Amino acid sequence: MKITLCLLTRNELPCLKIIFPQIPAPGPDAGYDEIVAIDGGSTDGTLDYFKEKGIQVLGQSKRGRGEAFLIAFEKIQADAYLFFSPDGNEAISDFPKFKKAINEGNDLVIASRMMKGSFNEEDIHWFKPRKWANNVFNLLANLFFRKTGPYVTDSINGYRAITTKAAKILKLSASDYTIEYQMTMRAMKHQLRIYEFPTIEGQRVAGETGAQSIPTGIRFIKRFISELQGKD
Ligand SMILES: Nc1nc2c(ncn2[C@@H]2O[C@H](COP(=O)(O)OP(=O)(O)OP(=O)(O)O)[C@@H](O)[C@H]2O)c(=O)[nH]1
Ligand SMILES: [Mg+2]
Repeated sequence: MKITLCLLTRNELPCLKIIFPQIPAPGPDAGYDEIVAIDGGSTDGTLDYFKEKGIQVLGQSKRGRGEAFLIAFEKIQADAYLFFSPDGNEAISDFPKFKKAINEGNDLVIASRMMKGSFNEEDIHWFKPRKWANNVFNLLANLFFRKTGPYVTDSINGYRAITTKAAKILKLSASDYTIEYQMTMRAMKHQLRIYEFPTIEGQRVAGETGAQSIPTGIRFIKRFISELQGKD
């Protein structure tokens, strides 16, 4: 099983400088076999950084996080993809957990920020609008699309792995931040094996978010409706 670690970046240099050196070299214990970056048009030196480190980069002709997923599926030869955002949110120590779950026959593996034993970046505050909104999206996905398997607690989290076989079945199309939500809803529809484990979400270590809450939330509502209608 060849697992490719896909680094997703758009203007992430300050974070990348902190996070990249913490990534173990590929190998049997690292949890992945190959590393490729998919970049959405960085202009801040992210590309030079990858070049300096000898990391292969796939560019995007269209902006968008979903677009990066679609390019990975199209251009990278692997048996599974592990998507990783090097901004400090995602725990590198989880890599082997993804590998284990993929090797055990799961189609989609999600690091959950909502399960018992997990931590969400908003858990440091009492007011958690993003977490609450995400839980509404979780509930909708489970109510309308889940036919088998356990309740999916973090249907939108980006920190996830999917097999190539599953990605082919799902024929994903979202080019924006709703790609993961579309992936989870479709995996439910197709009754694929979804596995979650608890993760500790860290704080973004530098830079700024590219996903503004309100417009992104509206896109999620639209995505849910289009999945309900069975659109491409
Ligand atoms: N390849 C690619 N990556 C992108 C694109 N847009 C955003 N990203 C990356 O996707 C990851 C997640 O984006 P963020 O802006 O951190 O969104 P978020 O994690 O919801 O927000 P934070 O709480 O600020 O971390 C980051 O690593 C971004 O660099 C894009 O168009 N293409
Ligand atoms: Mg982030």
